[in-house]
Amino acid sequence: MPEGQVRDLNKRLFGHLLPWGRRVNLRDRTLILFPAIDLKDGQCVRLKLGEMSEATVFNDDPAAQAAQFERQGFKYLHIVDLNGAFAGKPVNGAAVEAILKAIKMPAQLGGGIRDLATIETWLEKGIRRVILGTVAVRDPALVKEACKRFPGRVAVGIDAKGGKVAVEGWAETSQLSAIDLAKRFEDAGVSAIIYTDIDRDGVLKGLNLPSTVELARSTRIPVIASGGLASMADIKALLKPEYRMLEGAITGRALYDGRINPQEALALLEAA
Ligand code: AMZ
Repeated sequence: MPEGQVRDLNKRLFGHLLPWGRRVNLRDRTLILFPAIDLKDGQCVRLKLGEMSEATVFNDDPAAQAAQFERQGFKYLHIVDLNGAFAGKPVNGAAVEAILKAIKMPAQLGGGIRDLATIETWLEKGIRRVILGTVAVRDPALVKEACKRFPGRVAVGIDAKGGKVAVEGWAETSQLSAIDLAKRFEDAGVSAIIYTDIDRDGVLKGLNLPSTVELARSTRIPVIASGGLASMADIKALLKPEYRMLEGAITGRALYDGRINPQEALALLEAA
């Protein structure tokens, strides 16, 4: 049997026991709670179900908001350029750069990143990893090329509505299932999949952990849960053994609303 196949078989059979098994590593690691900054017209907003007309402005100074998250103890920031996701190119670049100047923690950025030049520009400007959504559906070869050029610095955003992947600011739904899309990138070097349940995003319905875990079980790529995180109960649920394979979760509205207390949430995850 060729060496690669033996390694693959070993991983499948003993992945939960051996040091290279992702599940072992992830279970041992502190889950990452990513505070979200979604940018619309230079302001820090939350949408409901991805609708631009349903925006609540939470801060008109995204850099100050990012610095506050860092002071609260968060370790990794999640940024979305919402106008960019609709336009297919960066729109809130100035706000993103202001955020980068205001924080030391790493940040991931998605929304309108659709070509290698834009990926390279953001990585050079200090974004730790880019999140590719629409282009992962339209041009998977570009995602694979980006992973080769920028190892560890490319994540894929899979946003699903009724199980099907949505693109272009969620204005369009494809025929592709989240799991089929994830499978395209197995072994491509994607550092994480951020899985958003659109029907829960911004409406505090609770994370869709069963679907997120189903996706996580279908791939070796670490998966981050997003959409609907509503309370400390969601954070506690992440710690249940059946969900511990996830890399972390994104929190938006619940954090801005004060339903999540940052210190309490981070302490709970660190103690686990
Ligand atoms: O809320 C929305 N309508 C929305 C949103 N939050 N539309 C896209 N996005 C995010 C995705 C992903 O992080 O969750 O934008 C990023 C994908 O952008 P693009 O341009 O690569 O499809």
